[in-house]
Amino acid sequence: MLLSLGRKSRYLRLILLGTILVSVLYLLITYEKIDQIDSPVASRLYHRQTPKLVQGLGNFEPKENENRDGPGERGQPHHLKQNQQNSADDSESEYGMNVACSDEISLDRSIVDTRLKECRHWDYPENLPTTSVIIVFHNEGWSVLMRTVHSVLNRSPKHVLKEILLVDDFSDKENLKSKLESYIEQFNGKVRLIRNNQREGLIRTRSRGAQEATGEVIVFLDAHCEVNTNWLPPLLAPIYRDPSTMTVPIIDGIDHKTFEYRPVYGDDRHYRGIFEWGMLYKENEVPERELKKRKHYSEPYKSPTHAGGLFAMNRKYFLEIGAYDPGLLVWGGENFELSFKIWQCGGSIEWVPCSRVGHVYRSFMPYNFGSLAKKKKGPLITINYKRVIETWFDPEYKEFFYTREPMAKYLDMGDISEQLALKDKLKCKSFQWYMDNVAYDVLNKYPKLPPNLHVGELRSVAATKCLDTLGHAPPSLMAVQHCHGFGNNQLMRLNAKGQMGVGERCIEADGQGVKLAFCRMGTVDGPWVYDENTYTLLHRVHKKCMALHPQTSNLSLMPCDINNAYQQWLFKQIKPK
Ligand code: LR7
Ligand code: MN
Repeated sequence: MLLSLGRKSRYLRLILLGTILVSVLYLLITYEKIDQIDSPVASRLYHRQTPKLVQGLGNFEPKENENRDGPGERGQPHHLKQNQQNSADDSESEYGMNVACSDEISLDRSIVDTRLKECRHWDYPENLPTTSVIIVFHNEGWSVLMRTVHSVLNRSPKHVLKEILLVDDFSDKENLKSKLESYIEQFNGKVRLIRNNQREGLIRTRSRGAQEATGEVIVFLDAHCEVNTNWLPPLLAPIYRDPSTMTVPIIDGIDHKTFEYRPVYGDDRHYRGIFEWGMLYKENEVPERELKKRKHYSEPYKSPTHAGGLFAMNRKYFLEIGAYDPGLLVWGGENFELSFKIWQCGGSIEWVPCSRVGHVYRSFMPYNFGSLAKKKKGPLITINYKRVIETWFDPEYKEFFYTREPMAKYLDMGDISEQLALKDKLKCKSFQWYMDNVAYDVLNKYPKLPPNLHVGELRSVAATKCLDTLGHAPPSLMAVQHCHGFGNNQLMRLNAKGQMGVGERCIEADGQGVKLAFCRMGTVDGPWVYDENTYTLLHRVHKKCMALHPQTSNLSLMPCDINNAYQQWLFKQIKPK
């Protein structure tokens, strides 16, 4: 009896030992496999740990902020003294933001935690992919740039943040030269600096940053940001699960005058990026259908596009899909290019409510496009849009863009054959697929556009002056000005359904006069009828015609009189000069 028990327990011990050995071996082998994965697509075969909502604080949540005191702490606005007004004004005209104010605020200042309450209770996988945060900059204010760096160092898990890569796009400010190099030495290699030897623009500079980065994931930030509490793990978790996901933080606002940190939307609702047909970026409430796919309110949700500046991606995936189209110059449109490419070629975009990053919205663009602008004839941003829509839109949708941007037809966008070849190689889906499955809310807001019947400047026969918005924002009165032939504020369009507009705005009229107005959301029609024989513009609802006052030059609606030259208008086609 005793003997057999002893033998039994020896057997049991052997079995136990065997089991342990086998499991350790298995773990080792699978761990190897995960490490060896090269293609983002292949790695999807592995089931990976997902975030979990827990009772207590989440695993990466920091301890409560100590009570720091000083200018701008807790994200409060900081006001300079009266006698500093001059330096404030100077820095605003130099940088588009009050760098003098920023200079007085600690680089390590505290901000408000703007996240949903639930966000503090997520556990994320511990072994998230290593990350390079890439910050491209051109002549940014020192303290603003360095506060971006400090906030990333202060608020990212150390074992995940591999490096911060600063990419200087040919700045010429003195304090961004050797002073910057010696300043970052204190970070012992964690902050790396590379420089362009000519101005490349932010788009190409970012692609270069991605090439040079050493982390598995790359996160792009503008050079005037402050990341919020525990911003990084929620951005990385979806990429860890599926490397063809792009993740986007929710962008808070940092006031360009006072550096107050505040949420852009003062509510707990979810928004996502869409666009209208002139390729203006918009944000709109997320459709129920999308929200319902998730279990918890603070979970990520899918979005058709993103604002451009702040996002995370698997580095190899970003390079596999060609990074940014290298033909896009300096600024604009690259957010759409990357978004369409990701979605149509098999990836996805998720916005992440629990990751928040503040961004300084400047009052104006403080830099010019340098010699890069001279390389192209015409407006660079519209040329970028044209490349993007010619590559990614189906023919029907391309027409909507040209209806909104009639001058774009004449612009030289360069060669896009490589982009089309890439689209072919990656077997990307059609734009219609994207509209049906991803951006299905766009057509409700911005319906298909009826073709334009007339495009050009609208000349008064009596006064040979042209209708002009004067660059005012709606609602405002329209006026007439000397016809300059450049389009812009004088480029009118009248579509087949009677909508007359300039760019994305509409022209309406009532007893007070002729006005520039916001087009009614979701509509593409309007009240105007142009008679090509009499040159009159009839307002169908008021049953009156658009008239110019002979003395005051005010515009108004008058009882129609086809023989009155002050009621006669000519659409004159314009081409880029
Ligand atoms: O030639 C340049 N070279 C650069 O390196 C011009 C700019 N830059 C740097 C610049 O220093 C900054 O760090 O590039 C970064 C972005 O430039 P900004 O801050 O002037 O751009 P923006 O914030 O006005 O514009 C938005 O749209 C751009 C379109 O190309 C980029 O995608 C920006 O990253 C983007 N910013 C955001 O999405 C932040 C949220 C704004 C919103 C909505
Ligand atoms: Mn910016």
